[in-house]
Amino acid sequence: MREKIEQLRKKIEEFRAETPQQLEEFRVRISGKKGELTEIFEDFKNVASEQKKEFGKLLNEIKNLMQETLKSQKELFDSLETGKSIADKTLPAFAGSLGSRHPISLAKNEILEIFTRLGFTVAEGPEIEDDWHVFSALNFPPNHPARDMQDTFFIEQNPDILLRTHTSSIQVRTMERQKPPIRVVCPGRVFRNEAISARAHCIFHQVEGLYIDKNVSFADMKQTLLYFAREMFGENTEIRLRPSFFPFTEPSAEMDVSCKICGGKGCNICKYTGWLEVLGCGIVDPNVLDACGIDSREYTGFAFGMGVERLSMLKWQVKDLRLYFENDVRFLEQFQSVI
Ligand code: 2NL
Repeated sequence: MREKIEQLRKKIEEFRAETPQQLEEFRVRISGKKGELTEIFEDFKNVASEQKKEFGKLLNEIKNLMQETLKSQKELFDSLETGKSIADKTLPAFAGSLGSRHPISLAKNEILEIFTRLGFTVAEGPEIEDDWHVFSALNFPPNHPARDMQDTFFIEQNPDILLRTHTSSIQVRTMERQKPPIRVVCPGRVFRNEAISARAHCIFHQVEGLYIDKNVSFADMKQTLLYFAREMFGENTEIRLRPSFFPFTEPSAEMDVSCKICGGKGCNICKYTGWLEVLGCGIVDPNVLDACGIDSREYTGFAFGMGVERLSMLKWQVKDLRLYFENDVRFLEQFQSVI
């Protein structure tokens, strides 16, 4: 009897119905009127009374096992039928968590998109540059502080080779290669020998732009940059230009946009001025055009440059630059909705 019970237990444990019919046949074969389990229950009547307790327990176990088996396999078939399956192998697995774009990329892409809508093309260039493309062609005097070891990373073996400190070198290469009209925006990483703080890093990102043609004016620059500011920061944005100085432009200006947090009334983001500085710009110095093989008597142009980290911080009110380099997912995940 013990052996019969164990054999039956094994049979039930191993049984897998492939169809509801098979399950029903199995039920009849085991617990039907003449089923194997029913027969063992019949035999139980003849078991000696001192063994009844032990066999009774075994039989109860196997009866429960049978009931469980029938129930669970029936549930499986029922669920397949109604479609809300627990075993539907065609259902997708757990959704993998989606990444998000880095807020520097988001800002850079948006800047480039705005200018490409105006007919600018995008150009890139090398991060390791030579003195000509970073300084000399851009009208930097020989003793300009930017050429100092303190400010620029030079390659030790050769002081002519350095890490670019601005992406203007891409525009220089474009002018050397291409005849006007030129409309180009140049994104990229730039390098400056600076201490890392909440506001500065030795590696950061720039987008610069250049427009050269006959009769390009300061007014063209103003209108282009106003369009950019309104696309980037909202249609009610105002701009103002303050006089400034760069070696490669004359006249030069810095552009502020009206603070969109307070609408110009003054808040701690704009330090109660109502304005935020976003970029530098100017009319390309004739010396630069001539150095790059473009006749400055025939052509004029404007150029501008902006820090992508700074624009990204202004757009999403990020207070500390270091967040951009720490790769803390709690920060990065917040940009999931921005695309
Ligand atoms: C700033 C200022 C500026 C330019 C960049 C430029 C490039 C060429 C010729 C003339 Cl090839 N100018 N670029 C002009 C004015 C300002 O950047 O503060 N950038 C973060």
